Amino acid sequence: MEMTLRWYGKDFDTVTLRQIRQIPGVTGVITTLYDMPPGEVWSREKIRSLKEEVESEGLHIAGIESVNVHDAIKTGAQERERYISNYVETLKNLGEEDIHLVCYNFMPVFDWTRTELSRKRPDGSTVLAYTQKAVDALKPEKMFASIAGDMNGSVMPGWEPERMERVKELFEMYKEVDNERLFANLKYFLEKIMPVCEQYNINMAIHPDDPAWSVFGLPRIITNQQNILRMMKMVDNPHNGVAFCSGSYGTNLENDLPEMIRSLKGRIHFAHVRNLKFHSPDDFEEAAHLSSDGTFDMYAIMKALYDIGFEGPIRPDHGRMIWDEVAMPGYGLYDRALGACYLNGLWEAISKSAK
Ligand code: DNO
Repeated sequence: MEMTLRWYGKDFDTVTLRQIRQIPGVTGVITTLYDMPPGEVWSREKIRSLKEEVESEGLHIAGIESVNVHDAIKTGAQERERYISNYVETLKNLGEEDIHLVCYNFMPVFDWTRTELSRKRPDGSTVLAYTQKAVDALKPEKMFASIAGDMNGSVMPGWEPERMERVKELFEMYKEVDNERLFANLKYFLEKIMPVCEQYNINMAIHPDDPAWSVFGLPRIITNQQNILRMMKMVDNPHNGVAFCSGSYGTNLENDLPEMIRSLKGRIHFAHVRNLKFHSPDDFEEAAHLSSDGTFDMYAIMKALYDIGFEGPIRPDHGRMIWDEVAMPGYGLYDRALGACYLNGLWEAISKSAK
C-alpha cells in the first residue's frame, strides 16, 4: 500500500503540500480539480499543471477523488450520452498524464451526509456526527442550511452551495429512480467507460454511500457486501473496482468490514481507513483512528487489506478538529497526520509479523 493524504488544491485547502510531505511515510496525495463542475471535460493542461504543482513539492498524485458523475448519468436522462462522452474524454486526459486511479460515487442528490460538523467530545476536540433522528426531523432542502454554519468557511465535497440551491429540482429528477433503475444506470455508465479504462489502465473506485442506507427516501445502492459484489459481477472487469471506506460501510453495523474486504480481493483499488464511535446504531461520531477510541477493530481492517495483497493508496479519512486548528471539517492536518502514522504503524507490525 501507499500512504497518502487528500488535498483539495491550494485555493481550497488550509493544508499545504509541504506539510503533507513532512508526515512520515506519506508519499502521495489524492486530489482533484475541485472547482470543476460535474460533466465538464478536464483539459490536459489543467491536469498537467496540478501534477506539476504536486511534484514540485516532492509528492505525486496517487489518484483523483473525485471525478464527479453528472446527475443526468445517475438518473439515466437523455443528455447522459453527452456527459458520458465528456467523462470518457476526462479519463483519457488523465490517462495521458499518467494518472491511473479515479474515485467517484453514485449517490443521488447528497454525497455523504452528516447532521453535525462539530460535535464536542469530552477531550474538547470536535468531530462530525450523524443521528437518524436529526435527519428525520429535517426537510431535505434545509439540510445544507443546518450544517452550513459549521463549515469553517470551506466548501465541503459534495455540498457545494450552487448545487444545494437546486435541491428541490434534484429531488424531482430522481422521482422515477429506484434502486433497480440506479443499478441499471450505473451499469450503463460503467460499460461505456470500461474501454477507455482498459486502454489507459485506469482503475475506477466507487465510493460507498454514506451513511450506507437511504436518506430522505432516495435510492442508495453502494451500501453492503451483497450489492457491491453484484456491482462487481454486473460489469466484471478488474478496472471496475471499489474505494473501500471503512467509515462509510461501517455506518451500518451489520457490515462485517474485514469480511467485506476479503470478499473484494483484487477489486479494492483505494482505501479510506477511519474509525467510528457508535452511541446507538443510528447515532455515531467520527472518532480518532485508534481502535480503542471507537467501535471498529482497526487492526483487523488493516490486516484484511494486507492479507488480500492490497497495493493501492490508503488515506486516513476524516480527522477530528484538534489543537485549535481551523480547517474544513474532517480535513484538518493534525488528526489526519496522527491517523496516517497510526495506520503506518499497524501496517509495519502486520507486515513484519507476517514474515
Ligand atoms: C467525504 C468523502 C466523499 C467522497 C466522494 C467520492 O469526505 O469521502 O465526499 O470523496 O463521495 O466521490
